[in-house]
Amino acid sequence: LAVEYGLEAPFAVEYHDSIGSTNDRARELATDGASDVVVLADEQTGGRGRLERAWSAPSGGVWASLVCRPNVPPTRAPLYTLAAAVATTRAAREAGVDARIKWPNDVVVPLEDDESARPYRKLAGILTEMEGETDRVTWLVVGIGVNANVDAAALPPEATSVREEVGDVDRRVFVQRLLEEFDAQRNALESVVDSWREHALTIGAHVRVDRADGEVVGTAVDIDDAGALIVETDDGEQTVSAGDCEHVRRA
Ligand code: BT5
Repeated sequence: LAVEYGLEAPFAVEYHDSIGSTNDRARELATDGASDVVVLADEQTGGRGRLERAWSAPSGGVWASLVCRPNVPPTRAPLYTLAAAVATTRAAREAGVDARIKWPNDVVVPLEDDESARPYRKLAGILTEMEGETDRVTWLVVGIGVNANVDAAALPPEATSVREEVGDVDRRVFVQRLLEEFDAQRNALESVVDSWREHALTIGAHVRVDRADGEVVGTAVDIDDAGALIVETDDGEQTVSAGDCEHVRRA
């Protein structure tokens, strides 16, 4: 498989058959000064989601962590997460999967039965970690986990995989596409929000967002220039910059 990853990519590749977490390894490389490196693994034994959640990462997936050192203030960092969601969605769509983005950074496949309480399954997730000063990012690690050639039985029940949707994909082609698209997005940061909108499942959906200071329920109408979600609630518009979002049935 290491040979499978002989990529002509805008990133140097470090490949592992098995590793704890590609994000942990990427953080080490970032701390040592690396840039434009991607850590890839066939399997992770300690994959991480946001907020200390566990991420299932069996053999056959695309588990990737990109190290970059963009010359931008930390307020722009969320745009890199959106860029990763766009890149992952486009790579999945090219593989034939009906992938869409659920705010802020989940790549999901809508279920045809949209009467269900949770009308989608999760194909991929993104975990961005950062070190920086007030005016400038030092490094970013953008962790991207895609359930590629994985049986659904090896995943949580709310998940799906490329294998489940359309059959196995050539991971070399998939990763190449993903990295090229991410590279294009980061070089055109001002248009990332528009690209994100193009693939968004959340815009127009009825949502419930759980955030630190309570729940916001209403209709998602748009995202702003910083990637925050604008929700129309009974008490007017609210802007949510971070939180867990679920699409829910209208009462
Ligand atoms: C995420 O967290 O969606 C971010 C996942 C990032 C994983 C990548 S893999 C490469 C890199 N190295 C790492 O160690 N991590 C990154 P969050 O939004 O918090 O979602 C986590 C939740 O998704 C869990 O609590 C489960 O409910 C569910 N989940 C766990 N594994 C899953 C999987 N393989 N597919 C779909 N859902 C999963």
